[in-house]
Amino acid sequence: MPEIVEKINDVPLASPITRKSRAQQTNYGLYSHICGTNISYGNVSCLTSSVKAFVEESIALCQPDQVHICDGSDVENKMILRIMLEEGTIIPLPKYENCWLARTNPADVARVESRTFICTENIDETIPTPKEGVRGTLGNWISPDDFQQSIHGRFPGCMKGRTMYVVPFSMGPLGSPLSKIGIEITDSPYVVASMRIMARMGTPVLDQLRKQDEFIRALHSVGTPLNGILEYFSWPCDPERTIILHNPSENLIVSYGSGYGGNSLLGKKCFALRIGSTIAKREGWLAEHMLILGITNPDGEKKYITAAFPSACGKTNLAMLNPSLPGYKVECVGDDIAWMKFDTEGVLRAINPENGFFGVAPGTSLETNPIAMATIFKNTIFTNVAYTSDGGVYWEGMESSLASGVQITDWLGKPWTKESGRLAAHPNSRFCTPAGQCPIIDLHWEDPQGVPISAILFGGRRPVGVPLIYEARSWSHGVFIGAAMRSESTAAAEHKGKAIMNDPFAMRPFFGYNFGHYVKHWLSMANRGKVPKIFHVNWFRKDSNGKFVWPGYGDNSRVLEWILRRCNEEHCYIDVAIGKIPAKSALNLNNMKEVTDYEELFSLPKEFWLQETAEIRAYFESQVGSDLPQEIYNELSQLRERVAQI
Ligand code: OXD
Ligand code: MN
Repeated sequence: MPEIVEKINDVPLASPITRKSRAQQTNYGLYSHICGTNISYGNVSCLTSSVKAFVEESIALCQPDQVHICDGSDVENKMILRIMLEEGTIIPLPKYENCWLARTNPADVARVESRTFICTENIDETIPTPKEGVRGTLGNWISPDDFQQSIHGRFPGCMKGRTMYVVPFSMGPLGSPLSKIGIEITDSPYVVASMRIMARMGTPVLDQLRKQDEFIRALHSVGTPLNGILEYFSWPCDPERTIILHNPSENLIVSYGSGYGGNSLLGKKCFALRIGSTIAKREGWLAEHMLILGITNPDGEKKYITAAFPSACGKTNLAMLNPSLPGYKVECVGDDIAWMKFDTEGVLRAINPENGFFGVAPGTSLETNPIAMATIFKNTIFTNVAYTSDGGVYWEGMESSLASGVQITDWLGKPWTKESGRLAAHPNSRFCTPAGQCPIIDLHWEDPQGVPISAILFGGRRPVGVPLIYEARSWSHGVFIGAAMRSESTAAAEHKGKAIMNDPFAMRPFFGYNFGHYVKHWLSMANRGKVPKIFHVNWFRKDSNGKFVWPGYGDNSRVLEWILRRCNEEHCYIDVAIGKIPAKSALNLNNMKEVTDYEELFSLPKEFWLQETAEIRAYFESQVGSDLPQEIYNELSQLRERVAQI
């Protein structure tokens, strides 16, 4: 038996069939009941009356066999791991310390944007009205009646024979004025173990709730397939009927049918972004799909930057940058989500509401992100990566760290070699790892006040036409740049191919309310405090041979250096049609391994930009229409005029 399994063996456990009697066997339960249902673990007296009411309603609806109230302890975690091991949901990875591999049903591998809905009384609270005959792409609305019907068509009795876990969690450091609490109810042990990594979870959260009885309700079930046959017993799910519902006015999230990532770890996309953005609008702050990093220059001056890139476009890599510029240091606050609010001095401060990284594995390597590689090989749950005969993991990009003679099993459980002609790891395979383990985690990453933000970056994968970096001319121009963001699609959701898609603010799949109103809210931030400078970056420009013109990764520190200088108002730029770009001598290209051509990085092909502005206009007019503030249309017209002069 691998040592790793022995280590969790000290926790007694009943087999799945006799699991009902776990409480008696383990003495962890209090032998009490809630709604006539046995509590197998945890203490009902810890629940505030409103949490208890939510649990009771959920029991009545889902009819679980037993209830487990999570305390977040180590003992509990071992129990959950044992359950997953017994059910075949995870396998141990003895090469590392406390690491596990989950392999999902191949029909449940990514966020399902087409089944993700926001419920409001009126449709225009949720989505802008597209032009007649055009299909809206800025979110999906569901009426209150259909919301109820969707729940009642799926949830009654869906947890029969299963354990219902009650997961108290905090997004953001416990007790921070910027943090918010949620209660996720789920029937998935994988969700419990992952939420323990991704959020602050357990008894301390219940203690905090007694001081502030206010929380987001989040109900999740992997579902019961209608035909009753679980082809993949180890990963129950109901892909045919998957649905992810949000009701902002009730602070309620309901998710059914998927056990995967953003569909099931409800603190992340559902709470921190979709519901979060609606709360942020009400309360006057921003909930954004952004990494947060701190960068210190050789003089010891430190600034914090946030950056919004679409899913799987390198946020984790930038957040953990290993600068190639001597004397620079980057520290990581977060890699996916930022909650930002002005403090009483008018300084915009950000917290990372998460507690872990749920990063895309393929492409992560000692060459591309050595810091991530130094983070993820302990206390980590990997999902849908390949595994090796020496008890480790493997994915595309890890070729150079593969020991010879090692055999590989792909994410589907089949033997794999480089000649197999298929991917070893699913392109959206992930690591779920505690943020605190990151060797460059910022000293202030859990500061309840947040860190002060000096610059906001937007960016995406743009193979043609878009320069390495440009700075917005003003706040409203910057908001326009965010609204006009476009990027090649990636594997993080169900989209196929490499089409250039509009992904405004990298939030297209995550808006909790009408995008036009969201832009208005962004514009209004300028009246609330000192707004940071806004930049657009593109690491992915290619030359006519299809080769990247910028090496990226550690060399992105050269771009950050210029940003820092601009934050100090240095005159190191030139004005061009689309904004400010580094003056030729201002971007530090010294000692680069590859020769890099300034012209190739910064040329502005007139034809491209004429077409780009026309496409942005077509997008705004067909998708957002009159919901988009006039200020943004004005910015577009001014850009078009400047481009005409190129
Ligand atoms: C993510 C995503 O999982 O953006 O972070 O899809
Ligand atoms: Mn993301």
